[in-house]
Amino acid sequence: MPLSDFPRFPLTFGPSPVHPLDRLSDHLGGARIWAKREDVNSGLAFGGNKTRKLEYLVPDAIAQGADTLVSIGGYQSNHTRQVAAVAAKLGMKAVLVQENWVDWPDPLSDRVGNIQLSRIMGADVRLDPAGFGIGFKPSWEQALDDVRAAGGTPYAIPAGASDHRLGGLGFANWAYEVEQQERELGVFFDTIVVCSVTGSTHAGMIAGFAGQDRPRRVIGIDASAKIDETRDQVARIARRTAALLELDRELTDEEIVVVEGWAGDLYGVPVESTLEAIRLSGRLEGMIIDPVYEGKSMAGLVDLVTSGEISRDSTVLYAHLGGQLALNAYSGLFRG
Ligand code: 5PA
Repeated sequence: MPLSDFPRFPLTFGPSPVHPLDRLSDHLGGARIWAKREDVNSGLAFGGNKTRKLEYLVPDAIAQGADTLVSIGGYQSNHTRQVAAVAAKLGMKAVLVQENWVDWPDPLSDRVGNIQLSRIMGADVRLDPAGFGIGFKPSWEQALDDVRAAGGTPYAIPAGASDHRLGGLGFANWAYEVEQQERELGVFFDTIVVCSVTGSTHAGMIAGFAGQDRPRRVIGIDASAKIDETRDQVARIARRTAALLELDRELTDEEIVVVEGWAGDLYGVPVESTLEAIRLSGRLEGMIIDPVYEGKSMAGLVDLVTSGEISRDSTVLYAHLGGQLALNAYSGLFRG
């Protein structure tokens, strides 16, 4: 059925802002670059890409009579922080499994930034020593069982709200929103650059844009350093979402573009290009991006534009998906 027929619980301020990054564009000397800002999309604990996805999961949680949202991520998960905020807003509880996803030596990583906010908002935060992985984890299943055993009704939200029937809808909606904003602004973004890890942000965009008349490139930049898993997950969720929206054709492999080269060797560990991209957007645009996700996708954008892979006559939309709070857990960076 069409997206407009799926129930949506508004959690955002409305369409997220779109604006040009003129100084960055001039500096790179290639394509014109704009940003669409999910980092300022909501008043719920700084918002971000998951807040949009959750707009489509919340009606399902309410319909099922859930009283507890159960989810999972790293210590500095932006996703679980957004789940905590949404639970607070709905008057529900949140149980959050927070795993040790990142091999980065900051003694405060389980105390500051995202995790601190989740605790402030009353979530039941459970630290778990398991490492990075976007699949279903036993600790998450255990948390769901615990809620049931205590007489509660859990609603299961997988990592990044991605591998869920409705996980792609939030960013399919983003694609329609872009089309509307293009009409208002009189521009056309022929290329979209987006960070990809659990996959439904990128996948939702692909499914949403596939239903539009004018084709464009949606380039996913892998930030998980596990490119095969990211590709599989994006392809699966894009196809599932396209089917859910009853797209009248199959998605082609060419529409599903996830590229590697900027994640470094490990999820959550910035490399030199990440730090350089963070400095560039900070110094040229006053736009803050993080070392786990957006710093890596921005590094990709910078290289793709400077190498001409994204051509000079392109108009590019960079999806800023949020995530700045994690900078608190990288206190050793940018000191000199
Ligand atoms: C995240 C994800 P997807 O997971 O939908 O591919 O989005 C990647 C992404 N940018 C990009 C930011 C700021 C993100 O937070 N974060 C996860 C989290 O637990 O926070 C799901 C991994």
